[in-house]
Amino acid sequence: MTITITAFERSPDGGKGLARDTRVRWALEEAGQPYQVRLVSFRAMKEPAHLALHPFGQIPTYEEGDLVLFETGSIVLHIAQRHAGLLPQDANARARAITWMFAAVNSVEPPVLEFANARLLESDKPWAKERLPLVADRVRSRLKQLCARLGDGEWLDGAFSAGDLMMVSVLLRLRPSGILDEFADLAAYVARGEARPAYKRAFAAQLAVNTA
Ligand SMILES: N[C@@H](CCC(=O)N[C@@H](CS)C(=O)NCC(=O)O)C(=O)O
Repeated sequence: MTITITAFERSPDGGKGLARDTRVRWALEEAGQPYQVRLVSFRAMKEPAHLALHPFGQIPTYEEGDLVLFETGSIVLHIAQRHAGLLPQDANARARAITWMFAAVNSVEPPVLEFANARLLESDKPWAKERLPLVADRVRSRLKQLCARLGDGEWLDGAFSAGDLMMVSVLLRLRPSGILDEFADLAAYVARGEARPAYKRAFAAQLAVNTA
C-alpha cells in the first residue's frame, strides 16, 4: 500500500533537517519502505482538508490506505512495529526501545523545544536575557542524565532502534546552539545517527525539497 507523508512546502529551517518529517523519512528509510510526500504550505496546514488529517494543523502526517496518523512518536512506532529493522525481536528489549521513544518525546524534547524557542522566537523580549540561562540549564541537566545513561555505549540499549532514531532526532535541534558539544559522548552519539545511510537519504530528500 502506498505510504504518503506530509512535509513543509518550505521548511523554516531551510533544509537543515529539523522539521519533523525528517524523522519519519528516516524511519521509512531504515525500514526500506518507499513513500510519497505531499508538500503543504503554512496556509494549507490550517485549512479543513489538512485539519481532517492533523487536528493541530501541523506536519508530518502519515497515510497508508485507510489509516491516517499524526504525531511522529506514533508514526515511527507504527513503522517500527510493521517492518523489521527498528525494534528488537526480544519482547523486553522491544519494550525498552519503545520506552526510549517516549523518553525522547516526553522527557527530552520539551526542554529542548523550550530552549530553541527562547533562542529563536523570544530573543527580542525584555526578559529574554534573564530567562535563557535558566532554560539552557534545564537542557544541560537532562543531557547530563542522558549522557550518564549512554556511557560509552554506541546506542541507548544494545542495537540501534527506533528509540535512538527519536532521541537523535530530538537532540539534533540543539546542534546550532553549541550546547550539544558540551557533552562529547552525546555529540558523538548524534553523529553516529547522522552517519547512518538511512538518515543520509532522509536528510537529502528533505534538503532537495527545500533547495528546489
Ligand atoms: N508533537 C508533534 C509536533 C509536530 C510539529 O510541531 N510540527 C511542526 C513542524 S516540525 C509544525 O507543523 N509547525 C507548524 C505549526 O505548528 O503551525 C509531532 O511530533 O509530530
